This record gives sequence, C-alpha cells and structure tokens, in this order.
Amino acid sequence: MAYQNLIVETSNHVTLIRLNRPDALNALNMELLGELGRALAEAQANDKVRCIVLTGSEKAFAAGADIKMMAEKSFVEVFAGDLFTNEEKAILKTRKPIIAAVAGYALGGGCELAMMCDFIIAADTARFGQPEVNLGVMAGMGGTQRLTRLVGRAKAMDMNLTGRFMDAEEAERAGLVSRVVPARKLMDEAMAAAQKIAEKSMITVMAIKEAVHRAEEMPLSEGVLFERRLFHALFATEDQKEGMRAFVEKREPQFRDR
Ligand code: DAK
Repeated sequence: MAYQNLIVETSNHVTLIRLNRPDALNALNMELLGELGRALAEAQANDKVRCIVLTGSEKAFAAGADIKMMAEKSFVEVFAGDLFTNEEKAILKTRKPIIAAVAGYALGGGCELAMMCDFIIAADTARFGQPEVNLGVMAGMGGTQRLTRLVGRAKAMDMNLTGRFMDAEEAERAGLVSRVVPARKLMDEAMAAAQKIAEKSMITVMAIKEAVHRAEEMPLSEGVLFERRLFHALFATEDQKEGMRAFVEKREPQFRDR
C-alpha cells in the first residue's frame, strides 16, 4: 500500500519503516501517525514479518509532534478529539518487536515514539529531549511517564523542566537506549539485531515482549508470577522441545512458531 510520509520495505522477515517528512524533520502529524499505525498493522498481520525496525533520517528520527498542526488548536479540539490517543494505541498494540534506530533529533513526540518501541539503538549523533516546556505545554505521549521509568526522576525532571537535550552517550548511561553505535553503522546494527530476533521462535519472542512490558505495570511479585506462568506455558510449544533438543544435540534449532 502506498504511503506519503513513510518508506516501508520488507525483506528477510524484517519490515523497515522509515519516517519520511524530510522538510519538517519528520514532525509527527495526523497523516504520518495514521500511516504508521497502518504500516505496523500490516507488519503485524504478515506472517513473513518477524521483527520491525523504525527509523528516521540522518538528521532527525522525529523532531516532535507537528507544532504547525497544533498551534491554533483549542482545548475543546484536542480534548474532545482526544489528540494522539488512537495513534498511540495503534503503535502499542503491535505484538511483534519494534526496534527504534535513532539518529539525530528525537524530540518531544519523537522521543516518546522511540520510547514506545521495544528498545532503542542510537547513533552517536542522536539527541533526545522533551522540549515541550519551551512551547508552553508539556509532554503528552509518555515523556513524563515512560521517560521517568527508563531514566529515573532526576533526569526526567531535568529534561522536561529545562527542555535540554541528552546526547547518545548520556542516554545510554541513563538507560534510555540499549546501545550507541557510530552513525554510519546504525542501520547495519539495527537490521542485524532485527535479524537475530527473526531467527527465534515468534511465540517466545512475543511472550518475552509482553512480560517485559508488564514489568512497568505490575508490582514485582505479580510480574514475576506472570513471567513464570508464561515460562511454564512455553513448555506447551514444539519450539521449546526443538530449542532444548538442539542444544543437547549440539546443532542450531529450527523454530517453527508452534
Ligand atoms: N513541528 C513542525 N515543524 C518542525 C518541527 C516540529 N516539531 N521541528 C522542525 N520543524 C520544521 C521547521 O519549522 C523547519 O521548517 P521550515 O521553517 O523550513 O518550513 C524545518 O523543520 C527544519 O527545522 P529547523 O530549520 O528548525 O532546523 P534546525 O536544524 O535549525 O533545528 C531543531 C532543528 C530540531 C532543533 C528545531 O527544528 C526544533 O527545535 N524543532 C522543534 C522541536 C520541538 O520543540 N519538539 C517538540 C514538539 S511538541 C499530545 C501528545 C504529544 C505531544 C503533543 C500532544 N497529546 C496526547 C495531546 C507532543 C508534542 C511535541 O512533540
């Protein structure tokens, strides 16, 4: 299906979604977010797709929600229209893993979009920030919530209150990103990570994704119980038998998602 604001390619079981509004540094407007929801739904529904990589350009992953689109909106319009709620849900309901490959600016809604992905691989050029305070508003898609869980209160307060940007090194130290790589290697690294995931059992991968996300929602004892029950449940799969037998027989496993 054709997209105006994205470039979407699928090969070797990985869907690569590139945000593509270069004139606006990939600012997130309703059209782009609508297309993103659609691309993710298609990747989710396609049995050949086993992992998704979301990226932007060298200069910007996304410089935030589209300020020009929001500037003249009234309270009634954003509240009654529930701005961005359905768009956020469309991203979060994807059960296959999504890796954010971030180079350049990931600001405001751009930083929040990266945090909605399952993990972030950053180029050394990446800059993360929640500068909404400079616009007389505050974060609205997780910048005070997911960011606080990821980097702790001190840095989340600092970024949200001052609007300062965090570079890639600081973001890795703080736990916002899983790894930092030279910008020229970003896509190779992200695609290699996606390829590694694509080799695993999809049933296992989806169970892991669900369990890790529950860690942010549940008390520890409930979270560990949820994890343990999923662990037990995986013994009902052929892939558990295959994975453990392959180890014992000193060969590579052939997972069949069963
Ligand atoms: N929106 C619209 N256009 C943007 C944009 C944005 N967020 N960011 C950049 N652009 C546009 C610029 O206007 C410019 O367009 P022209 O003027 O050429 O037409 C073009 O992209 C290139 O930008 P610059 O000329 O500014 O490029 P520089 O290299 O000089 O600076 C920059 C790059 C990223 C530092 C700068 O562009 C900048 O500060 N951008 C704004 C960053 C920002 O404030 N981001 C936060 C946006 S607010 C909600 C949920 C979430 C949100 C809202 C509501 N609800 C649930 C209700 C989220 C809000 C936000 O994200």
